[in-house]
Amino acid sequence: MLSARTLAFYCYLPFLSCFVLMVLVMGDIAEAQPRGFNYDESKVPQFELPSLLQFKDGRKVESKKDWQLRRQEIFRQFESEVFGRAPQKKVQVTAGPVESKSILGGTAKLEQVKIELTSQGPSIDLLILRPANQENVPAFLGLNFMGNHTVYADSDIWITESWVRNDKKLGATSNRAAKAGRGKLANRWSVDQILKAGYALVTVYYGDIDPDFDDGFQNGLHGKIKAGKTGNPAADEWGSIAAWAFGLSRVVDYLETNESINAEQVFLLGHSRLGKTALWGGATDPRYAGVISNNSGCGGAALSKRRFGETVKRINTSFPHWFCDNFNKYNDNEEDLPIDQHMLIALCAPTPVYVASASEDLWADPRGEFLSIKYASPVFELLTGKGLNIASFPEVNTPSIGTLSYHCRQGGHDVTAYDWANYIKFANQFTR
Ligand code: GTR
Repeated sequence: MLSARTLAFYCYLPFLSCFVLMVLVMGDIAEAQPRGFNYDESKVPQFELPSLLQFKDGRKVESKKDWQLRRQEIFRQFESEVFGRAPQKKVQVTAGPVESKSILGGTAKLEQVKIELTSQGPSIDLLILRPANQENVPAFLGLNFMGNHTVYADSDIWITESWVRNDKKLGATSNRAAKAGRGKLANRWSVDQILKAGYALVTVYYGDIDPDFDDGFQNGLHGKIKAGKTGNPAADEWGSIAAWAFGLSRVVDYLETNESINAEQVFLLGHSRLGKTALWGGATDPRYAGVISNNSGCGGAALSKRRFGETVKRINTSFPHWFCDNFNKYNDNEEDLPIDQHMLIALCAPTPVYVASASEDLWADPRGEFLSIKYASPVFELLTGKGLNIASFPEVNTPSIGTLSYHCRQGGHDVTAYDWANYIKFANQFTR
């Protein structure tokens, strides 16, 4: 016979486990959405967005030609106040031989090539996964976070020798990548879907271009192309995001010489900090066929003046090397920003842009990301006659695909097969 106490314990057990589970899940969410920041729409401050279609002197933008001039004003402000100006030095990329093998029963090729970004390096490894027996295929180009070997499980993929973040799951210790990481982040790259749709995937480890830590700009591209007079970036000169975007442009330089890839149909995609990079890449280089910002948040697609989720002060404090030093002027002072992130999307015009959010990724401010692309739309309409097809924040999992595209996926901060399926539909509009 069970005692009354034991019986009571068994009765409460399901509730108890439910409670423990809730605490664990909440803990996880709390970690993804740090405390002490605003996640409440009713607490978003009143703000006025700087006008896209009005010059600094008050004149209105009325033609495509006017926009080219207005664009220069905005571009300079983003350079000097947010990302920093990249050195104007012309550099010539050089590439080694392409190493190639068949994969997926001969239907695809896995190719690798080393590229020197300048005559002094840094040297980056390019991984190309492409449909076999086809030349001139369109491609998705994306930087990856932990090394090419984590993107796809294949024992021949080179393991980066650059600095990587330590990560137990990937076997990365003492800031070195390890083979234990092979294919471990493949879930973010839907390679099968991409290849079946007739696209190549071209990827590079972002740390090969410039390491993602505050190293006083000594390593990577910053160490090779010294900024300004002192060699250290001045307050308006490039941070790491600008260096990653510069590296991506050099990858396009190389792709222009690679006959397997159609360099006029390269869709630049980035997640999170690399989504910020993709948008700045689209603003600094008109050659992309499309730009995709996945959960890019603060400093990416999200409007800074909303102060929802991550703020300018927080991002500058956690990642002092991402932006230029002038961006610190707007810590706790977003109202003084002469620009906001809708203008970053507008700088990409006429290149088509896709902004994607995730419903639980409040840190990145889904609504602020949507508003940015919505407010950028008039520039695309002026230049191409086409903009965003929706006026209000859509239901989750209801993509709106056009020249400007947006969706808010159910779930957290990530890149999923669902996101990729929509990115492929977006790209198909311009490649078929
Ligand atoms: C977070 C950062 C975000 C986002 C993200 C990422 O810690 O606050 O802005 O960029 O990192 O890149 O994973």
